[in-house]
Amino acid sequence: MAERVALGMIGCGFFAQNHLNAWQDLKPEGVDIVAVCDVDPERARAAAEKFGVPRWYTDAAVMFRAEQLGLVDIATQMQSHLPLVKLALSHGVPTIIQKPFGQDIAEVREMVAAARAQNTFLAVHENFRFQKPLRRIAEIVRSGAIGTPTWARVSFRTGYDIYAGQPYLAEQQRFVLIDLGVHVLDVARVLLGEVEHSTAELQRRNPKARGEDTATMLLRHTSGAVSVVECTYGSRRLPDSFPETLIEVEGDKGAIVSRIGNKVEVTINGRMEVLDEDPAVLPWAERPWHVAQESVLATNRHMLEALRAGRPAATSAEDNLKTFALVEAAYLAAGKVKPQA
Ligand code: NAD
Ligand code: 89Y
Repeated sequence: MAERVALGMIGCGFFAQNHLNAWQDLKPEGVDIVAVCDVDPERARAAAEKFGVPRWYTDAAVMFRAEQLGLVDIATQMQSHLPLVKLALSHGVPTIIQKPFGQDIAEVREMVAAARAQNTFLAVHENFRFQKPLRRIAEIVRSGAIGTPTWARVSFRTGYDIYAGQPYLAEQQRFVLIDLGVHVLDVARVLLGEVEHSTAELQRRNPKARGEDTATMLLRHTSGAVSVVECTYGSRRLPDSFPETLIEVEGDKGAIVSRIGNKVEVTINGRMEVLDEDPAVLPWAERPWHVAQESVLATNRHMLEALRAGRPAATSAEDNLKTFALVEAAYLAAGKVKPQA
């Protein structure tokens, strides 16, 4: 029987509720939430009461001094990631940090170097690749069933009111690319491998947003494959696919196309089959978020298994640096190439 893991949670806001529910579901697998922390005392207290957590804090430094943590999970907004990750690592505590890993690549590199120097587990809670339909698509691609993948589209297009739950998004100078681009670019790496070069166009279609709310990217992968990777919060199409990522992958023996409702059409050697990859609505989950919520459980379970096995997570700090580099490349490339008539 593996030793139990004493978990501390930092940040008890909007999305952390999913983390806390998922960690609670993992109690039978050996996780105890022993402490929660939020600079807002009401949020910390409420989370402790709701999840039966024995102690709550408003200062992470105090929590690290008082607790013997086996793992810390940080779900605060990106401006606090660097100081909190450095604090956790200085206590030698294995750490999970929500996406976006940092505010820019310099911060991300600093955290990767700190984890390496401390030889401590550091992983990014990048959960899209753990969503049920995306897990299945990646598995089919890896199996070789559609042959060598040569082209893909990874697309997240919505007009869902994300500002209601996450009002801070409208204020971000770096907006959709750092918020959603990290997810869809990560999925492109999972499906087609590392990237040789890329270009991008950014748009701000909603005048109420401070930063770009639409990003369209074109990637050439080292395998020679090409992908179109897109994300927008400014779409007006119906039905709205939120929060699903729609995929198309073409190989030399077949293709995969996903449709709204977590349906996956798989064509192999001229025969098409439709797979229903809609995940269970967990007791604490609700539509339309259930596909994201189930992925939080899958991500947390993966983190726990990797930590216990003494290996890096699939979305380790080192791995996520490669995804983050694609975000920076897109910000740099946007609007740079002019046609020369
Ligand atoms: P939020 O503002 O609702 O919650 C963040 C909480 O952290 C707040 O309660 C705040 O008081 C607390 N906090 C801030 N600094 C702190 C500190 N130094 N110590 C302790 N607590 C602190 O934000 P949110 O919407 O929950 O987003 C949090 C993170 O989750 C963001 O990075 C966001 O991008 C990410 N997120 C991920 C997904 C996903 O699917 N992976 C979805 C939504 C949000
Ligand atoms: O912030 C976004 C994310 O990371 O996943 C979904 C989301 O909450 C809204 O699109």
